[in-house]
Amino acid sequence: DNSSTTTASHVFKSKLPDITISNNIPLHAYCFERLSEFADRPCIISGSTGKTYTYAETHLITRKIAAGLVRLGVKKGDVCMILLQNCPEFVFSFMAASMIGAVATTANPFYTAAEICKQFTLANAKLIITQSQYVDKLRDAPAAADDKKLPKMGEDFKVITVDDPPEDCLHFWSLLLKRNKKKTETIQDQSEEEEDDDDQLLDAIKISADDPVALPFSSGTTGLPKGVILTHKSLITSVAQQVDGENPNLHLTTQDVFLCVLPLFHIFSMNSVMLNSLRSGAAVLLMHKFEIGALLELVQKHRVSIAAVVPPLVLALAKNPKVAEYDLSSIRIVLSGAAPLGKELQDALRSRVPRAILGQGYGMTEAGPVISMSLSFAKQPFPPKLGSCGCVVRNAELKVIDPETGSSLGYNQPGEICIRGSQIMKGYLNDDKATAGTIDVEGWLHTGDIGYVDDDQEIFIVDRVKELIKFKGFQVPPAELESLLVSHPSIADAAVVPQKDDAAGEVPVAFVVRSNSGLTEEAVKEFIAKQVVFYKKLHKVYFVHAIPKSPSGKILRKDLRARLATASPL
Ligand code: 4UV
Repeated sequence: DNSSTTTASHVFKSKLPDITISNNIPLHAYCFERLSEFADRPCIISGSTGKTYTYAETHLITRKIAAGLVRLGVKKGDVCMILLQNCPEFVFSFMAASMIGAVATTANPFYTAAEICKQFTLANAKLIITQSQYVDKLRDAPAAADDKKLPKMGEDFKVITVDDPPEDCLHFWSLLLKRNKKKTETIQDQSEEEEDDDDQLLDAIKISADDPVALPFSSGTTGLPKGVILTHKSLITSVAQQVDGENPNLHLTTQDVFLCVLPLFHIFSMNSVMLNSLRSGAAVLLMHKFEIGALLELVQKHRVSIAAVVPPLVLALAKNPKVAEYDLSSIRIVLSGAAPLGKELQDALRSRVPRAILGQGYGMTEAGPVISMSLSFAKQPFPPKLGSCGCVVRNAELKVIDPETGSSLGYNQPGEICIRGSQIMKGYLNDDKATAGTIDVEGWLHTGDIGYVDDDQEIFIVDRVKELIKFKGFQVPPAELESLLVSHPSIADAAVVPQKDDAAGEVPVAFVVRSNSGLTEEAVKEFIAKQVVFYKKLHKVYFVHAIPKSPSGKILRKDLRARLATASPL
């Protein structure tokens, strides 16, 4: 009987046996390893245009784009920013970056100029692949942050658009042109390479499994957004943990159509939809934005078999009357992640898609990202359990520690979840201190999530002790909003914490110490709203005399969260 053991170092493993993972090759080689088996199967389907790319086409285009990037002067180790809504070019760009040993930093195209600029600068990106509608923001970007040394569009960095390029920008598809007869100063001295064909160009690039391939940004357990270094090895390991082996944890086949409506710039969709599908030969059905009518239409039309969702989308599917008008019987798996899924909601959706298995994945950008996933999605499935986030992925170790003492806990005892394995990040970009604060000397990554493992090895998340706020699964880093708030001349101090919300899960609210009594709640909200993407907007501002802090000066967020739970937070 395990239920009451508290061993000194209790380590939890998957119920599935470990497997051999070929994580010593580059990510694109791994994803396209079985290309010949499904070359003619659909790989990418654009929901809006209906255009389909087979695996062979996807691979070929990716190689050509990769070679085009090399000709443009992109070198191994260079960072390319992908600032796109879901579209085929996202997939081509991401995989092309992998092929040339470059690193893709993905960002939300709805970000403000300042937010884009910050990530671009921190990532030291050389190139942005985007849509023409966002280019004006990029022109604004250098002015948006008051740092004189910021890069200038067209001079210090190149902008590629997937549609008609505005001035100073290049067309994405022009990268396919073999030779760039008209040499401009943005194209570096490549004359000899121009003679070579794509194969020679690409084969010359030697990529090691420990090289970075993706650089998503996350604020982690504390502070501002940081670049999360994910190597070829980390992402391959994570994908393999999900879809490889004789009995994969997430069983995907070439007959599957995977709905990709969650944004690919977020790790959940990038990893568990795009990379998992490529590896397994499933088709990825891309939607550039969420709209319930269009989604239902596409599910029915393309016979979607798997959907990755976040809880607010589950809510829409469970409650929207339109759902009843469509045939959703093709759906066999609904994978929810990125935020807690309430049991009532899970039950409500079950009645709408009775033939589908409904379960959760639990991940964190820094963890590579998947920590656990429901084994009800396995080839030989285990029964699903309501409210569970599944079992820790195979080839990994999980422990639950007492947040106070650090000692590991046994079954059914809630504590901080820690994960170890080859899939976790290499570290934060240029931030050893933050890395050391997240991955300990034994290699355990501390998630800042509170959960427990039950007698069936199933993981239940019950709380979050880190600062992070999640609005519909999107990250809202309190430190970012706090630093904006205190930059206001009439604000002396501020703290931002999550407030529970039915529709969004959580929303950010602020406690503000004002130095000028004329400052109104509306003015504070407005001040923030114009500087941040929509989901970081403040939903409420409470004016207080002081922000509660520990002797060391840390904001006592638990106190503020507790105050919010009462009828009058003041
Ligand atoms: O860093 P991040 O934005 O990363 C994510 C990644 C999620 C997933 C989920 C399933 C997958 O298959 C996958 O590939 C990626 O959300 O935010 C990390 C934090 O989000 C909360 C938790 O606090 C993490 O530390 N979170 C993520 N998934 C869940 C969750 C969940 N299922 N239940 C509760 N909280």
